[in-house]
Amino acid sequence: MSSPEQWTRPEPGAGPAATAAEPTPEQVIAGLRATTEGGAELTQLLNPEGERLASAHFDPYVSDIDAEALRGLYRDMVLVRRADREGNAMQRQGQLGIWVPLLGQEAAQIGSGRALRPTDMAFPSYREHGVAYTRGVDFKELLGIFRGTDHSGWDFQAHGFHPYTIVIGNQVLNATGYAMGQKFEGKVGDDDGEATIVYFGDGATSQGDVHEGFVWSAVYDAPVVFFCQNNQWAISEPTERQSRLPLYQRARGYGFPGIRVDGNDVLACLAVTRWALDECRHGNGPVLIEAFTYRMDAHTTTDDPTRYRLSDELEVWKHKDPIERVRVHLARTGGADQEFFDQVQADADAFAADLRDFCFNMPDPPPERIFANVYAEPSPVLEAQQREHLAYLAGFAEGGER
Ligand SMILES: Cc1ncc(C[n+]2csc(CCOP(=O)(O)OP(=O)(O)O)c2C)c(N)n1
Repeated sequence: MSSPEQWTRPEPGAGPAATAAEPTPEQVIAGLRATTEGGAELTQLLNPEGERLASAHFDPYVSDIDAEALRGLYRDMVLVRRADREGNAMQRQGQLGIWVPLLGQEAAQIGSGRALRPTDMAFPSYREHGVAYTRGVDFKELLGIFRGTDHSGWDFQAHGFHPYTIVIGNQVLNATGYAMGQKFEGKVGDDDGEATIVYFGDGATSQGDVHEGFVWSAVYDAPVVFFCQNNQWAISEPTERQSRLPLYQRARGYGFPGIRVDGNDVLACLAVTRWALDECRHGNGPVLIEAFTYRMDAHTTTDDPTRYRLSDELEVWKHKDPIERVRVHLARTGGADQEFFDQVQADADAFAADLRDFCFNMPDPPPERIFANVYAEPSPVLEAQQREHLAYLAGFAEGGER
């Protein structure tokens, strides 16, 4: 029979004095916090100083990434960051109702997004503008969502990129179901197999939906990569309020592999995600990836992070900038010259200017667009709703009072 001592969790600091081998509760919590290091378990191929680190396991997954390919990843990140900054600015100027910044998470999103194949399916939350870009979704399509005039109306099958999901963790269930479908339809089992990836944050790991997704995908060996961007904060809640152990270790409890990657290292994110997708393609999924990163800006433009976190944390993370380390590496190894960097900056400015121009003149989408891409087959109920809605709107055109 169990005794109370066996199942009662001791108060932090209570119990026998800790020995050198046994960390104090404060040390355990400090280790979990680990916002500046990420721990020895961090998979890294390009460190913050721009040095390439060898990895017997992961190097083969990026053997094709020569200087030209790395320049491409650099360009992706610079463009996406520049567009993100423009999104913030346009919200401040009243053109968007809200913006959700990705600043600091470019490597996690570009690295993982570029690991996907066209036949794979990605399920985002609301911050994955970088992944959207890698899936060929026009950045302009994102603006309507944050202006409040449109929803994620792109053809998600054509892009392999599902609509944005604001309900925290919900997309994990959608992705799990989709991946189970890939399994049942025999689309996994060899190099050409399909896979699913789902994006969520550290805070989402506390949601029941994520737990359920983990359970179902584990027992069905569903080909899904759970890509958790641990940006250290769920609005004002730090990671240590979400978990008592590093998030990637949770996978073990469900019976599938978990790995922590440096989320600010685009090369490592690419390699680790390719590996995880490969596992899924061959029927060995699921896999949990914890991309250890940092949200360098506010949660959204409606948030003020100075209310709950100290600026020295941000200063530390600035030294781990995902773009800067690639720039340093390319410059040091002769992989790119100043002309290239200037050209990328000019391209990014032009990209942002185009977005800005579009946003200031953004047409409202056609009203029937909200009914598009809901079901695979025509739905009489939805069609009736569409007719009713269009007739309602037509009443305004006739000058009728509603
Ligand atoms: C079910 C649900 N509960 C609460 C919210 C409000 N909410 C929006 S974002 C957020 C924090 C999410 O943090 P995290 O999962 O770490 O993702 P991040 O925003 O840091 O990328 C919360 C609680 C929500 N959108 N949905």
